Amino acid sequence: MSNSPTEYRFSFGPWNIHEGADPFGPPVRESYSFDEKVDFYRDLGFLGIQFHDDDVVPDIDEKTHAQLISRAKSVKTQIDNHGLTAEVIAPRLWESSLTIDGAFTSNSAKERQYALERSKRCVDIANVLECKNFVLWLAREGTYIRETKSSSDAVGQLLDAINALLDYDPEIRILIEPKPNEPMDIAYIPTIGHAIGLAYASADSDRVGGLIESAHAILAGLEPSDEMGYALYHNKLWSVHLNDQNGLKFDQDKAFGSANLRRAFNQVRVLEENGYGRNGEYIGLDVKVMRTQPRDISTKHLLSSRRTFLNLLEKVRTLDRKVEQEFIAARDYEGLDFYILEHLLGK
Ligand code: XUL
Ligand code: MN
Repeated sequence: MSNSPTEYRFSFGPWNIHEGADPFGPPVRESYSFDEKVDFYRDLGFLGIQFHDDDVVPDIDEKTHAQLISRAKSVKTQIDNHGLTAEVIAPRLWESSLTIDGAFTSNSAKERQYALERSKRCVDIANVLECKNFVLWLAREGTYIRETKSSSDAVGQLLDAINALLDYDPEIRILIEPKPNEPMDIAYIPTIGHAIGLAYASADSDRVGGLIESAHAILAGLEPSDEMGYALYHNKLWSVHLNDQNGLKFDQDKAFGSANLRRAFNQVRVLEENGYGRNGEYIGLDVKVMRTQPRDISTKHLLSSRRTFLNLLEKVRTLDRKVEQEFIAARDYEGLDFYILEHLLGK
């Protein structure tokens, strides 16, 4: 590994600029079109786009294969013209009337088949975009009540789907994005440990890894930086969705560091210290702007999350490791605690 500092590249998804609807109220801001969103990226300091299949090809289920490829090609030209890269692409498997009971773990064989076909179409789009990173957020793979499905059969169904996708394309890499709940009461793959278990059980474990979202780890009652460390040890942290979360409630996707700056510091630290980014991994954000934000300034959460990452990176790089080691050697963890706080406060 070279000693020169990593120059991090950042990504976000078009859904991170949004209209402010929540389960209790309608949109409060007029939409920006896809083309307008693409225009924003570079000015905000971002080079990578996180896609869902239907961000690229709207109304994907109504499109023929030829229409799908043709639309994907025009998006590829558009992002090339902006000097942008498709970092990841994910099939949006949770909105169709055919995935109400789950996608790969639906109780209906016909619906499971739909989920696989839709995912293969997403791989076809990935190929046009020259994107090797296929994200699976397993949104509806879980239960509202335990009695409806077999948790053990579900693992086999998920593995069958993963293996079928690995077989469909010899180069695609699958990044599982775990989340413990929402929309389901309880999800089958709640943590990165579960995801990595699936990876090792798959037909080509080198091509199955993970994407860790800070808020999802927090919702599982876990420390995101330790979850990241676990995946990094296995060389399976291939993307992140940095954001923040204030306690155990709905998935908030707050700006990075806005609920707990020290927890954010430790995420930046574990990434930096383990060479994250040196194989082309992006610092992905998955952040939602507050519902109260006026439309013309509804991208500030992206700017500020990126700045917070860079500010914390400076804190990681300027931490005096010798002082830290002295505290550790003396087992003076109270002293170290206060030293870290003062460092973060710029004292
Ligand atoms: C949901 C979530 C998704 C994934 C991409 O909580 O984080 O937006 O990041 O499908
Ligand atoms: Mn996410």
